[in-house]
Amino acid sequence: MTDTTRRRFLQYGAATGAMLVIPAAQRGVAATSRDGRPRLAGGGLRKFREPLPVPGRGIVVATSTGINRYSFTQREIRRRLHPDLPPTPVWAYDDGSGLAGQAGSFGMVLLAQSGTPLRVSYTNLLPDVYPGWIPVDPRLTHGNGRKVRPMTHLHGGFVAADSDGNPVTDAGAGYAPGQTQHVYYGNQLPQMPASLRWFHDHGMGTTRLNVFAGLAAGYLIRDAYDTGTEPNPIGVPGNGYEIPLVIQDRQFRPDGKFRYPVSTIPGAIWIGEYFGDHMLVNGKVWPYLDVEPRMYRFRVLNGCNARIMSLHFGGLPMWQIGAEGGLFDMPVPVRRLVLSPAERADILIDFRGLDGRTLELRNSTPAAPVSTPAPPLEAVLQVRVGTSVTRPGPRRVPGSLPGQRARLPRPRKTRYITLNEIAPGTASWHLNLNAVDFEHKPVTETPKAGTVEDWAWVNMTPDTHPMHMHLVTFQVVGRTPFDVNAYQKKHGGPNGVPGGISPQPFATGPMEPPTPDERGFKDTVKANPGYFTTIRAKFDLPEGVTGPQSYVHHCHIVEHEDNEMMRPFTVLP
Ligand SMILES: [Cu+2]
Repeated sequence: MTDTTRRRFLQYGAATGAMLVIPAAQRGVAATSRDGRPRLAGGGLRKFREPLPVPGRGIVVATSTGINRYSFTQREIRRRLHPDLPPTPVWAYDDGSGLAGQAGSFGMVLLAQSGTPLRVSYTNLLPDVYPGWIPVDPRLTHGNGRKVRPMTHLHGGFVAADSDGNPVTDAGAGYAPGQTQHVYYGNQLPQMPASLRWFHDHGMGTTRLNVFAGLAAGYLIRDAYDTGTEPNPIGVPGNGYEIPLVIQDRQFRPDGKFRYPVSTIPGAIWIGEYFGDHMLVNGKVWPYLDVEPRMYRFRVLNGCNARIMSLHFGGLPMWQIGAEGGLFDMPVPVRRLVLSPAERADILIDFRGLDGRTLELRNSTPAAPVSTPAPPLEAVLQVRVGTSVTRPGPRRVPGSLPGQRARLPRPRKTRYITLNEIAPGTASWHLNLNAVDFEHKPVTETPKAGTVEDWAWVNMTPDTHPMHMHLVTFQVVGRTPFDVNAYQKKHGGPNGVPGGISPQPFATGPMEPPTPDERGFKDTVKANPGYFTTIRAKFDLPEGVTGPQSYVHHCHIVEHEDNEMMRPFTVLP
């Protein structure tokens, strides 16, 4: 076995051993085979039994606790994720409105307005120590041991460091039971236009576990154009015709709890990637959605820990109108959405002429050069097209949009950040950036406030890594293939190739331009193996905030982020 196949075997070994066994009593009709044992055919729970939760019906729209003020508690709730499952313990952001039974795993959305600041608090009411169903690896928790110490990050937030919820701030070790994290989200323009952001836990060495347990919610920003109602100045569907699709894969235990496997490597608990064998959409297992034969807008977010998805409606045309940073300047046609964890796509789909048809949103293995060890998981969501239309809505895709094509001025500097994988298949298996671990000093990435820089993530591992930066949204400049072996041979050491060394002399072809769906500003980009992926960002700070301000950039495969594939950066005055 090569290193790679061995590593993949170990990952699969952990994941595919995890067949769901639903007790016969909970399986309803035809629950047992003729010999009386539970039937285990092909992957557990029945598909398309319950409607997709939407805001107001299954997804809580957060209730404010004062003018522009929200107060959440983080606590364990029980949520029924499928009719054949007992209620699942889920960690949730609870807005105090009494609807928290719906709130974990994206059962909550906060509606923000561009330009209107919010004060938000998060009070930790979780257990002090991790329960048995969440296998913490105390080697990775930087002194927190098995203690639960959450910290909420606004993903895509343009905020001061002390409101960012990142591990290099004073509160980086997280919040003890009863403690409250207070943050200020300015929602300032132009950095925070109408767009889908999200907030999720960012606990030190425990992000993968806290997000897996359910600590993730939507943060939907509106403005005078993108009102969410219909009609609107953009000419896109609104009201009940705009639908979030937040997709997460999960494994289940027979008692209804989420299952997270532990490593088969002696001395390790951490696994390289978590892959589920059931798909949750908006917090329900394999739901269905009734639509009318008219145009719809979907806000798609890959909320998986590690799975990169290639989503399609069996060839049905889609128009992408925006990404993580907001709307594009014009729609682009797409047939598939290739989304890595944390990436978002804002899309239009026209169901006219499909009256009475049943469609499926399906996931397939992404095409090269994207590379992922995920075992296949195809079914996502069933869409049932009705035969009558309540409101006709927009009849055509708009020709232009009030958003942006990402185009920044020439950079002041280019930084090379290396992506290394060390000792796979052993107890010391980890990933790193720049051949150093997360806490290594000094901080080498120190852009000056207000300046434009190019960053190139140089991927020497066999897999795609979704690289995410806090504070900024960025332009994808392009991806350049290079000779990984030659670069490593010349510059590599025991912990990989250090940062700051250009792989350009090892390029094996010209830079490939961004894909059409990378037209706008993004906060997460697929760094594919064998390529260096260049992005361009302007390192502004929010109004009234002066440097130094420290943030992090990291892989958004949260298993990787938790095991050293993360580094700080500091914006200097
Ligand atoms: Cu990664």
